[in-house]
Amino acid sequence: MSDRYYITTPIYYPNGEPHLGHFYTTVCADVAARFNRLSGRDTWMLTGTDWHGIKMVKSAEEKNTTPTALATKHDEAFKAAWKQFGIRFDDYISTHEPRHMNAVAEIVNRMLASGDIYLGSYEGWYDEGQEEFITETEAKSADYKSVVSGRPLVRYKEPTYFFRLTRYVKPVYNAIERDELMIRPISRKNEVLSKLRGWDADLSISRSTLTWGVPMPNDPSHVLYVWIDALSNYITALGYASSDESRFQQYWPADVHLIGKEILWFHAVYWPAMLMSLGVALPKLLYAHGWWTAEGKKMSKTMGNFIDLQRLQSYGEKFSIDAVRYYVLRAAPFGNDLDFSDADFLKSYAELQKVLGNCLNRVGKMLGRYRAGVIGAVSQSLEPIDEQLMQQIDALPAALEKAYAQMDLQQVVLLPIELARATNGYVDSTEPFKLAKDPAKAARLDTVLHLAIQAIRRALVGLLPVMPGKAKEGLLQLGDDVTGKTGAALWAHLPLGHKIAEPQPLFPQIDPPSQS
Ligand code: ME8
Repeated sequence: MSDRYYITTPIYYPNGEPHLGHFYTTVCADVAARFNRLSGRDTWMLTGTDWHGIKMVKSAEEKNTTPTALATKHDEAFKAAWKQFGIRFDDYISTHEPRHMNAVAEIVNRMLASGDIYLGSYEGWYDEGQEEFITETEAKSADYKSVVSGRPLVRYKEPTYFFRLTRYVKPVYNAIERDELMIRPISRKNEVLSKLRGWDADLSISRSTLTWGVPMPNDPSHVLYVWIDALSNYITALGYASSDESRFQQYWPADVHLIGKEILWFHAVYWPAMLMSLGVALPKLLYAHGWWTAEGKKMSKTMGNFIDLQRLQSYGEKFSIDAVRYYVLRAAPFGNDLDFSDADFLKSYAELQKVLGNCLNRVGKMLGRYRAGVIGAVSQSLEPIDEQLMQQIDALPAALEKAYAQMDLQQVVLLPIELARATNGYVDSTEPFKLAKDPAKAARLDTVLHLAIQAIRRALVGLLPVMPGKAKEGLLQLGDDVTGKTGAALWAHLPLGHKIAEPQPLFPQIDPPSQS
């Protein structure tokens, strides 16, 4: 892996309040960014909002307001939410900002100069909720309804500029097949390849019946198709096609575009084709994660089972924001669909209490009681059980590095938790409380407590990206202030003679939430 890291989230439509789905993608990106920052890499995380297109216009009409007022209001809600949930982004882009709109106009000019844009007319189906052109075959098989929202597709017939997508179908196909542009999970890669195999259409990229968007620089009676506008954010935010491209030089190509599975086609096909037209390098990894349902059912406003951020916030107030972050990453293997349920949330909180909190507390208390909180030496003659724990302690940094590189974001939670679980097992088997009663076993007790403390410390360090507050609090209980530490300094063991602080319950006992 290189010494720099650039990760993005989709830019969300600011036509409604942020919800669990938006939170999930953003927190996953935040966790990966935090890990890379803690590993000492020069890291950049980008998120933002997608202001243009027919969806925003229609939402504004429904709410009797303007797209600008609607977007401004929700943009604030997104920013406030990310702050509440401890998300640390480096830049936030809204596609209505001049820095974006000017660069997008320049991007279109460059695509025009490449001879990749021509005037024609489009007739066909459009999914206004997804801002997506739908082929006749797809429309028919979905009964002329959106496969995402279930709303009727709309028939469009209008003059439009086309992008010569067909010119790039083969090179895009090859890049994906050879993993030059990695698409994961692998099943999603195969889906894209199979749809691409039969692809023979250019892409309509302008609307003459819409005024809300970036005007086509060559013909202002059209506005640019919202997806061309939106996808560009990943480079315009870095200053591409502006007077200062230094950040673009520094961070592009992106290491990861993190997205939900429903917007993979745009990212896997239109985006690399645009980049090829511009002569810009392709992103390295496109990860399409699964979709959340709530208590087994699709989330919808009409069903009233929408997991909004107020709900998550109320869990946060009661159990801590970090417990919510932990739960969403823990919920399913990364890439799979996920289901939100109170019962699962409580189970994951209990795991934090019983495995992590309990381990920290009991090991800390024993060191306090038997050795006045001071770490003693490890004996020369180790038992197999010690060596086994040491191996697990040693393996964690590399295992996490690998899991993060593959965006295996459930593993990044499970690996440290499994180390804490193993530490609990180690304490159960070695029985320090018995060793403490026998003065002849003093050296053995030192070894056991030493290894148990180093193990729980490593588990906490491993969890820093996921639970920045709680993990830091736990480390402080070990007398270890990790502020500003990265890489080897962060992983380094506590030295002999180090004195830990007073152990406190990290995850207090809390009554389950009342059913609302
Ligand atoms: O698609 N489960 O914006 P959007 C998991 N503006 N993730 C979910 C989810 C769910 N139930 N619902 C939403 C757009 N998401 C475009 C993107 S990018 C250049 C333009 C998450 O507001 C997931 O990341 O509809 C999904 O891809 C994204 O929100 C869609 O957000």
